[in-house]
Amino acid sequence: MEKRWTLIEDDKATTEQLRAALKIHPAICKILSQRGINTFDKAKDFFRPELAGLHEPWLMKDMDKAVDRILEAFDNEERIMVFGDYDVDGTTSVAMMYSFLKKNHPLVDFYIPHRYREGYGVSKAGIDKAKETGVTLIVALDCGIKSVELITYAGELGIDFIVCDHHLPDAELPPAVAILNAKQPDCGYPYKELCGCGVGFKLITAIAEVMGLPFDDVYTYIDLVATAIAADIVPLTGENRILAYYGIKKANENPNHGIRALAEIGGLKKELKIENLVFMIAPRVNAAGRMEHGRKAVELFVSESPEEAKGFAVMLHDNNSDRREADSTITAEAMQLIADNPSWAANRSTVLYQSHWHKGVVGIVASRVIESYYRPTVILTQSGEYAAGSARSVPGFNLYEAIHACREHLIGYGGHFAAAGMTLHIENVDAFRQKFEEVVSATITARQLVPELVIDAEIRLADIREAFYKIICQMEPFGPENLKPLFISRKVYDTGQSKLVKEEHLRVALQQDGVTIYGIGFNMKEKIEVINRGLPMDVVYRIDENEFNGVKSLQVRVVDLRVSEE
Ligand SMILES: [Mn+2]
Repeated sequence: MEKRWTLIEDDKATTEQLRAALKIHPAICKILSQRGINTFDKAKDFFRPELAGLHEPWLMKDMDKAVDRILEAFDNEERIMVFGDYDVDGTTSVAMMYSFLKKNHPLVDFYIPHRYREGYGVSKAGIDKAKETGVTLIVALDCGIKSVELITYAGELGIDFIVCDHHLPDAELPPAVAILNAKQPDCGYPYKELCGCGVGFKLITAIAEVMGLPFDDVYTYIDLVATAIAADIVPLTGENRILAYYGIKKANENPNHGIRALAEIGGLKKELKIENLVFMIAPRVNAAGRMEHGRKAVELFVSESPEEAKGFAVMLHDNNSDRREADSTITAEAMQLIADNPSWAANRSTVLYQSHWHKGVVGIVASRVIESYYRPTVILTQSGEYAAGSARSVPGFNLYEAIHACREHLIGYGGHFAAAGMTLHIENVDAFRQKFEEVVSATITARQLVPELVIDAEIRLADIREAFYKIICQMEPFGPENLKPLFISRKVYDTGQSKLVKEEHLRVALQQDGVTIYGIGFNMKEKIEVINRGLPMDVVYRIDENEFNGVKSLQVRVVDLRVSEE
C-alpha cells in the first residue's frame, strides 16, 4: 500500500538551544522539542520520571467528598460494590479498588457487566444485584459519567454512587455523591489524560493518606495502572508517563500475580516492556469479556497466590486463542467477500455482513480489513433478530457523522470520531451499505484515503550507534504522543545482499557513507522490486536491537522505502 510521508518540522532555535544544554545528538533534540520537551528541566523530568512528580490527589474536584463517603461506609460497616467495565481499564481498576478496599474493610464485592447481556457502562442488573445484596455504596470505575438515569435509579433504591471516570462529561451530570473526572470543565486537576485506573489510583492514594497507610499499600497496584494506560490508548505524557514508568518497573521486579502468570503463559522471556502490556497482556484480558466474562480478568488480578493466578491465566489464554481463531477466520472470510464483489473495488467504504460471525471480534476484524482496504469499514453480524456490528475509521475521517447521516436505515448507533457501533434490521443491510458508501464517498478527501507515515527526523546510517540507541531507549515507555521515533535516511544503497526471507519479509543490507546497516522489513515483499532497481533509496525505519547467538547488534526495522527523488 502506498503511504504518504510527512517529516515533522521543528522550531530550529528551540532545538539548537536544547542541543547546547543537553549536548546530545541534534536529531534527538529535534524529536524532544517536537514533543514539547523544550527546556533542560523538562528534559530532566522526561528522562528521569519521579514519583514525586505525581500530583496531589486533592487537586481533583470532589476528592474530599469521595474519601469522606468511603470512610463513612467503613465506619458504618456498609457493604460496598466496586463496579467497572469488561475491558482492560475497567477490570484493572476494579481489581485495584476491590483489593485495596478489601484490605481495610471486609464488606466489599465487585461487579463486571456482561459484554453482550448488559453492554458497556453502569448496568441496571448491577444495581439490582447491589440492592439484593444489601449494598449502599457503589464505586464505579472507568464508567458512570453518562449514567444519569441509572444513578438516579440507584438513589431511589438507597444506593449512593462515587464515579471515577475519564470519559468526556455531558452537560448533565449524574446525581453521584462524588464525581472524579479531570475532564470536567470546573475540575482544577492539572493533568487531564488519566485513564479510569489512573483516577482510581488517585482515589486510593487519598484514602491511604487520610488513613495514615504507607504509600506501599498504594504503590503495589501501580503495575495494574501501567497495564490500563498501555491498553486504553491514553497519551504517554505527564503523569501517565510516571505511572507507566514505575508500573513497568514493578511489573519486572515484583509483579501482580496475574500479570506474571499472563506473561509466563504468553512466553515472555526477556524484560517486560510496554509493548508486552499492549500486545501480550491486554488482548488476553480483553478476551475474557469478548468470549466469556470479564469477571475472570478481575479474579486473575486479585489472585492471592501464583497458583491461583495461573488457573485464571490459563482460562484467559484459552479465551484469547478462541478470539484469535475467530478473528483470523472471519478476517479471511471478510477479505474473500470483498474479492468476490469486484464492483466494490472502487468503493470508498466497506460494509460486510455475515450472520455467523462472532460479535466479540467484529471491531478487531474491521481494523484488520482496513490494513488491506484503507477506508472506513463496518463489520456486521447477526445479534438476536437484528444485524449489529462495529465500525472503524481511517485517521481524519469523522465516522460518527457518517453513520449519523445513515440513521434512516439504523435502529440504534453510538460512538465517536474513530469508532462506532450500530444495530439495524437485517433486511436493511444492503440499503445501509449503499447509503454509507454514498455518504463516505461524498465527504472523504483523497488525502484521507492514503495512510500517512509521520517521520520524526532525518539521520544518516552512520548515526545509528550504541550511544544514540541508548538515549532512544531512555525515551520509553512509548505510546500515544510519545511514539518510538521513526527515522528517514535518504540516498542509501542496497549492498547487493538484500533479499526476501520466507517469501514475505525483506532482509535488507543498506549502505551510506561507507557504513553498512542490516535490518528487516516485515510483510514488505513487494518492495524487493524497488531495491532491485539499484538506485539510491529513501528508507523509513525504527532502530531496534537484534540478538543472534548471544550477540547484540543494532538493526533497522524498515517501515517503507522508495527510490530517492532527483
Ligand atoms: Mn478507560
